[in-house]
Amino acid sequence: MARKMLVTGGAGFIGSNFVHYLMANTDDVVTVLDKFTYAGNEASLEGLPKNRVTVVRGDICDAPLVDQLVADADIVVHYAAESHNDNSLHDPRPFLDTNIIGTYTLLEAVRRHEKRFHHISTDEVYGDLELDDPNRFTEFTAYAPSSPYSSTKAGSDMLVRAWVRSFGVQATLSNCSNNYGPRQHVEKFIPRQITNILVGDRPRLYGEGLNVRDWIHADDHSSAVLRIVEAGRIGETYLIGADGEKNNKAVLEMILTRMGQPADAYDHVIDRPGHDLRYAIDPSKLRDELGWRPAFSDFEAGLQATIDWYRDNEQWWRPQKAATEAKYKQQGQ
Ligand code: NAD
Ligand code: TDX
Repeated sequence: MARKMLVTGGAGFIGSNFVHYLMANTDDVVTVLDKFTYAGNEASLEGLPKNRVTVVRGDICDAPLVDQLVADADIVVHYAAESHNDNSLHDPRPFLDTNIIGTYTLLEAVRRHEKRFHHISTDEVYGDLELDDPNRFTEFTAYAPSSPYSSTKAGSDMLVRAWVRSFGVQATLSNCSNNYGPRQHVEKFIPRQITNILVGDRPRLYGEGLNVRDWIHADDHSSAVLRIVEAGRIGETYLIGADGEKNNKAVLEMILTRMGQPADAYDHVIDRPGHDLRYAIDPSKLRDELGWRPAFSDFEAGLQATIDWYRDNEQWWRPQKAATEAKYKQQGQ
């Protein structure tokens, strides 16, 4: 029997890649629950089999709707969130509503209906590392979130853990590093720079660009989540990463070079307040316990495929580009 998956935030970047991944690699049927905020995009779900994917436009804070959809599912995979740090610094409230109250609303429904739940979270809950720190984040690292975004994700993780312990909810959690790949909103670092170059504008680097992010392809995130959903131990947290540490300046220079521009053809702009210096994931638990391995070991090849995707899919990103840049301009970024 095909499993019935409820995927929240399935019209966003990582959620839509997960739905595509499920279609290609399982017999599952999927219901997407998505509010279609500025970050949700119907075009991200185009071409998927209509007999296997149903899209519901709605809010994860809407308890009666969530109750009905959870009752009908076997497994809930929870991606929906306000996800952009810069937005959280200018208007934190939606982050509290969706990331905290939305997660609480889902937890109460899976508790009532005794459904399996997987919570998608981020490495940002652990704060940041010094550039020369030999340690990476593990499942034992203390929580120390820096931004309104990461603090609400940390809060949502704590809610899930409490619902497991106090109410016996059958949940697992994963905290992943920075994703790249197709269908990522143009507000985020890699798509912003690629599309700036495509429209003839200069890329924008925050500060000196020495901040390090640990890049993983969105498909590798999806394969890890599916592995945890199928074989993870209830109540456990798994860190997802693919040994992809690079500083922003190096990534930007790679993008420029690959797009035929001089490597220094970018502008430095004011830094993000409270900007985390370095994220780095130790994925040993996921590898050793669940045998997971990433498929994308060559970052430059994955980056080239991502550049090609944005070049070939201008109709997907063009409608959001001007408004996104207008917002950044107001912020001096
Ligand atoms: P995204 O902003 O691209 O997509 C979020 C989706 O959630 C959108 O489709 C949006 O419409 C939907 N949504 C927002 N509020 C909603 C609400 N109240 N009800 C229903 N739907 C709502 O985000 P993303 O980058 O795909 O991130 C997805 C998840 O992965 C988030 O939980 C994020 O914290 C986590 N994560 C992201 C990264 C990354 O690198 N982007 C890394 C680790 C973890
Ligand atoms: O124009 C830019 N210039 C720049 O230098 C932008 C948009 C970003 N940056 C820098 C800031 C970060 O150091 O690039 C890095 C990556 O920035 P984002 O794409 O905004 O990602 P980040 O803040 O690292 O958070 C991402 O990874 C963890 C996701 O957006 C989160 O949802 C996830 O939890």
